Amino acid sequence: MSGSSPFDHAWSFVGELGNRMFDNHVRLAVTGLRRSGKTVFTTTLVHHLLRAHDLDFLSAAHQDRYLGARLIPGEGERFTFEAFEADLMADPPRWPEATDRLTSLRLELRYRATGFLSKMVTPVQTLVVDIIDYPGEWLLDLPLVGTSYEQLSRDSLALARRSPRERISRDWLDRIETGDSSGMIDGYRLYLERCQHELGLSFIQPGRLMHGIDDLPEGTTFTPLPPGHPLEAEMAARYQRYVEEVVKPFYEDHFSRFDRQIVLVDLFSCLNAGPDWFDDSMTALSTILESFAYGQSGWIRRLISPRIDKVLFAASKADHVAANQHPNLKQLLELMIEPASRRARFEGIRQDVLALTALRCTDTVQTEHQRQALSCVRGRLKNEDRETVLFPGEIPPDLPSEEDWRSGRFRFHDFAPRRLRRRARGQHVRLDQAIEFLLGDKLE
Ligand SMILES: Nc1nc2c(ncn2[C@@H]2O[C@H](COP(=O)(O)OP(=O)(O)OP(=O)(O)O)[C@@H](O)[C@H]2O)c(=O)[nH]1
Ligand SMILES: [Mg+2]
Repeated sequence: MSGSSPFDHAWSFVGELGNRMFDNHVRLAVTGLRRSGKTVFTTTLVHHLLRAHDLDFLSAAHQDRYLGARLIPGEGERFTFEAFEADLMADPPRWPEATDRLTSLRLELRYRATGFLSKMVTPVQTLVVDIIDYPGEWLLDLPLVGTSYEQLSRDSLALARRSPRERISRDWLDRIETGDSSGMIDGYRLYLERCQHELGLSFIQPGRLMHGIDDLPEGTTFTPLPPGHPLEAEMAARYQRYVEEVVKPFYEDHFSRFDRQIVLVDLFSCLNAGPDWFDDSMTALSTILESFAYGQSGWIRRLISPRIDKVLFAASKADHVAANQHPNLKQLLELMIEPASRRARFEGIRQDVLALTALRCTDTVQTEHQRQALSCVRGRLKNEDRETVLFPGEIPPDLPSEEDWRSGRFRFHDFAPRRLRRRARGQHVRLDQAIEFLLGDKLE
């Protein structure tokens, strides 16, 4: 500190207090496609923050400055943390039900600051954190803001007539020919639902017609139609309302207020599903990333002034494979998001990628097979009642090759939850590193 004058001290004091006054509220958004692990992540994140427990990689905890947290009343529909936590702590524990709407939770974190003067003035600081869980599918709708109804119809119909969607689009396409307005809309929704549930696809636009439809305002559901169809004008008007009353308000009312974002990606289901599905997930991911590439999309800037300055991409459920596979898991996710993330980085958003486990349900164990050491996992498979040791397979360090797909080597299993306990350590993997990236600087 050589050369620092009393004036410097006073100046940094003023700056520090200013920051404390205006910078003590962070909105941390948690998203990811369906079943990517948002609810479990949010639950164990809050569980560990509340108890200030097992967070060694969080600097404030490591330096003994993080004191804990409490839940305080927040805004909007609440994330029912208590119920989700109780399910994971029950005997036997239960995974949460699927969720399809935006919910949030407000926490007040207590910590001791690092700054010399603020330590003297207010020894214990508070940081208010809103954690917002919302379906990643909603981000797939951003490009619709710049897409005309004619264009959307052209693209959607062309996609529906190609493999693999052609297998299930017949009923909807028939209804367009012969049905009435509500029959067509229902047919379209059913088709989208089957794209997701039967074909296991991720890139499903419009995302909000799938997730959170119960909350949609009157007259905002629609179906794409071929040009010249008698109901074209009606559907085009409905589509416009969908964009104006559903898509834009999400960006204006919610997205524009997020400060930090974590995007969870379940690479295991992408790999299990096969090459076409893997490509489809990559398209979905890069579309999601467009929401963070502010300058590129242009639309976002015109619509709102976004403030997200850090995004973390996390390969979730890393406990599906042995610990020695985690570096590959991280690398594969990096490769999947690389093209789009280059643009987002350009916009000045800090990014990081990691492989994490919100609730560890397996242990890595070494076994021997034909005199070769094999890294296996021990855990209880979903719907089985005993623990087994199995070789879960390996994660390729690169985008999968033809040979990888041909060999049918990706068959990852889902596990039953292990009971979340109050004082046990090692129930997560790198959850603390995620918190350090997302909130660490706010706890200084
Ligand atoms: N082994 C393991 N499985 C996990 C973990 N997190 C989530 N899962 C599995 O992933 C499933 C989905 O997790 P959720 O947290 O409900 O996922 P979500 O993104 O909230 O899903 P939706 O609400 O349907 O969008 C769970 O039922 C578990 O099978 C984890 O940390 N470890
Ligand atoms: Mg959920």
